[in-house]
Amino acid sequence: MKQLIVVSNRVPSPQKDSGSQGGLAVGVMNALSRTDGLWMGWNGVLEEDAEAVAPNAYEHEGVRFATFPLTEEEHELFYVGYSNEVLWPLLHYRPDMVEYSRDKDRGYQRVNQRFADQVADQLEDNDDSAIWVHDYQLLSTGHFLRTRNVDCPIGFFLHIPMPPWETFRILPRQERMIEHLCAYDTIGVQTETDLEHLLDNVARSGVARVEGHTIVFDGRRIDTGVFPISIDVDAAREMAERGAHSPRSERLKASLRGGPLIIGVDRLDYSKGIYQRFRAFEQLLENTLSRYGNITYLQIAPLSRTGVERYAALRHDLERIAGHVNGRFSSYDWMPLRYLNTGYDRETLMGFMRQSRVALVTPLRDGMNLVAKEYVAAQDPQDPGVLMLSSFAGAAEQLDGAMLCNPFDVEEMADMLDAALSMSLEERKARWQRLHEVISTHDIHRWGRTFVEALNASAAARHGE
Ligand code: GDG
Repeated sequence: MKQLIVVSNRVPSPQKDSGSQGGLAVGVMNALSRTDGLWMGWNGVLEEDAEAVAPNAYEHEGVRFATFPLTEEEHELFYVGYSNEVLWPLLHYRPDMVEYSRDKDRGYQRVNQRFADQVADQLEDNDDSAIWVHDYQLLSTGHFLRTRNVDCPIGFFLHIPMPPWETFRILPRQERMIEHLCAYDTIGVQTETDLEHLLDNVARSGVARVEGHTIVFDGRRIDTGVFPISIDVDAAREMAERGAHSPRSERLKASLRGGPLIIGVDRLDYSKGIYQRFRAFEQLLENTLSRYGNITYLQIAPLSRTGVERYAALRHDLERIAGHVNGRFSSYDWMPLRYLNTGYDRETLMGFMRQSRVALVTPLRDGMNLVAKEYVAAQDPQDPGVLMLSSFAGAAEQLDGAMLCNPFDVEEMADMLDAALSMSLEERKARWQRLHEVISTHDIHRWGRTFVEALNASAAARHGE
């Protein structure tokens, strides 16, 4: 393979390290920097004549980029509308939040076609390239690449969950979506559960046949597999070690006045379970106030998808409950809940994680959740903190050693938080060692390598090699 082209909705901005970039950026950049990679996608800019604008090419950290703008209408229908008001809630098991319209559907298809056109135009050598398309915004891009006669290996990785059929079939025109998925050579998902659902959805849709882990469509075979995304463990540990001694970390430590720190780090998103977590913290304070003294819970929650109404509503709810908890429990010199919409650079973030006795990673549903893995990598092996993890995060299928909780059960979360805060050093170390073993053997390099190998293998099989 001469070149690997990665296609995703957003590409990371070289100037920014703010948290708004999300997990995909962190993972893909690590994978691409080890290949002759080209990353294509939307540059985050809205322009009236976007369709006439040629992609902007540049290089950053050894990776080539080609990015292009969208029009305001494309953004509204494709990104806000179909991607984030239809697919995101549905694939996170929230059909009640789906707001479908045909306009959004058409907008999604049009923009997926435009992404495919941009990639097809960049292809240097069709025979010797491979294309790796990312995530729910671009499910149909492979299909449109094929209609442009692109014959090279094309893989797709879904970063978010795949729900079971009774949920998936709520998606209007779900057969077309499955047909479009069948344009790829390889489809990767985060967990065994997602794979089980994907194969069942394909079979039940009647669009294609399923043979083991292979989808058979129109004489073509599409391989599927589980590729749990991960992190660069060494880089995260080094950042945590440096970050823990930064002036910000020192100030944070001093401000705790000897009390334990609980941390949460999430994009502000309803799938992350932040509201339930705030309620669990309130319950913990009610149950244990005099026992722990000054507990502090630091929730870092940079704003995301501010154009989507549900996110504005969630923000409002969080502001209300954060004010309620602090109003109820703060004293003149202590505020238990520090709720921030500011993003921090990664070193600061990792340093904060290293100082925290407990991490609350309690999504209601999550593809994987990289924060869980980052927290483990950031710990001091001699005095590690405790990871409290939702059993509905993809990471829960891998992270043996975490305290698994049900984020819908606020009282259980409060009890578990109490147990985490009083856990012996011996148990903390034993749990951490199990967790660390998993993330060290299943890191980001393995994720990128195994997916690209699987893609090449499926494509070779297709060409009868
Ligand atoms: C999607 C799926 C899947 C957060 N705040 C700041 C900051 N972050 C970083 C975290 C982490 C990333 O953003 C978030 O990744 P997650 O995996 O937790 O979640 P999503 O953004 O929803 O990602 C998810 C992922 O894709 C990868 O496949 O795991 O399930 O939903 O790396 O540390 N980074 C900085 N400042 C912040 O304030 N620098």
